Amino acid sequence: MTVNVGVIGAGMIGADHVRRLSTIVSGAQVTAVTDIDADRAASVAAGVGARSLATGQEVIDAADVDAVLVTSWGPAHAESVLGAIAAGKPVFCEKPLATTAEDCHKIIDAETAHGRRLVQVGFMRRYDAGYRAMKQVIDSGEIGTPLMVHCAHRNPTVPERYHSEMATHDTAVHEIDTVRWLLGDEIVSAQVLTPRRTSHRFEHLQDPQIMLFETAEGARVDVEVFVNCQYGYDIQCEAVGETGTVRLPDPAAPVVRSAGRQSGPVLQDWKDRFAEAYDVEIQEWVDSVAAGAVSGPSSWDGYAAAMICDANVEALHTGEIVSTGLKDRPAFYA
Ligand code: NAD
Ligand code: NAI
Ligand code: ISE
Repeated sequence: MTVNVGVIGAGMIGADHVRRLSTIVSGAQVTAVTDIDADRAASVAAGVGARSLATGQEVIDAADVDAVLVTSWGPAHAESVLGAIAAGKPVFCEKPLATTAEDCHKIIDAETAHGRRLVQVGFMRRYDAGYRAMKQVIDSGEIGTPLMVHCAHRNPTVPERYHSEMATHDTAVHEIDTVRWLLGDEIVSAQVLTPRRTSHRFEHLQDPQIMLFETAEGARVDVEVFVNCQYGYDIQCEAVGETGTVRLPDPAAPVVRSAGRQSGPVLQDWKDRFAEAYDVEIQEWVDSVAAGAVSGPSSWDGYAAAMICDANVEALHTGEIVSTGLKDRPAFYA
């Protein structure tokens, strides 16, 4: 079966996923594309022989769309996801699932009322080979009970429109999801420390930030977010257990020895760093749609991430340790 995919949002990652669905992933084709910028939708659709439609609702309703991919900007996600659920169509939504916990909850209610899972959220690190290998080590018990996780998320620069809260909502949200998944544990509180600011930033931005999370089982997690580090896109993660540690491998690259120095490249862009993870993620989504059983990061994971992000932003503004207020995972999302 070929899964016909309709795409809502033809920006940077939307266009990249369209390319991926058309040239890398098997068992899928893009049949319809929309964007509030109609020219952009037309150009991306034409590149793969798809139709460009005027609105997200038209994409959702189209007879030649079996499943929907939402890659518009965050505030537009909830409307498209709710529309797809109302139409009974599987929907892959890039992070964030929605920009408020309240909207995430509406999605959970709609999906639960529908009676089976339709939604997958774009937390692609769960599909990265290095993180998957780390999880296998943790789950095997080889390093004992995990006690601490140290993370760093560094981007070379960010544009002026990136503000201090985005360090949580746009950036650390990946670590928030990854750590919950790696440890199989829930984050119960958040605190943010604000070091001296780098001079390589726009005036309004607090950069870097150090985020401290505590899990229900008592593990401690620190996340350094530094989005103007200048030197590259650098993702680090180390879990420390009672009897050992496990560290995320850096992407494989040749080591060069020359002129008395040993060196290697540092990637510059998230698209390159997680390219293979996106490929695996979208292939597994297409396969699950074809099999009629959507899996992967769920609406509950999107909701949990939103609640933890809200607590973290409050912690940034108040300097306090803030409880995330998360209740138990419903049986529907077990
Ligand atoms: P972008 O701004 O390049 O693209 C967004 C596109 O959506 C634009 O073309 C815009 O015109 C369109 N759009 C906005 N609202 C729309 C609507 N209501 N209907 C149709 N189209 C609409 O942004 P981007 O960098 O591609 O990011 C898109 C999403 O992907 C964001 O949610 C972002 O957080 C997420 N993202 C995730 C990762 C990741 O690593 N998983 C990386 C980058 C972006
Ligand atoms: P972008 O700004 O390049 O693209 C967004 C597109 O959505 C734009 O073309 C815009 O015109 C369109 N758009 C906005 N509102 C719309 C609407 N209501 N209907 C239709 N189209 C609409 O943004 P980018 O970087 O592609 O990010 C898109 C989403 O992907 C974001 O949610 C972002 O967080 C997520 N993302 C995820 C990444 C990941 O690693 N998983 C990486 C980059 C982005
Ligand atoms: C972007 O939206 C992403 O999701 C990237 O993965 C992340 O590294 C970057 O900081 C975000 O802006």
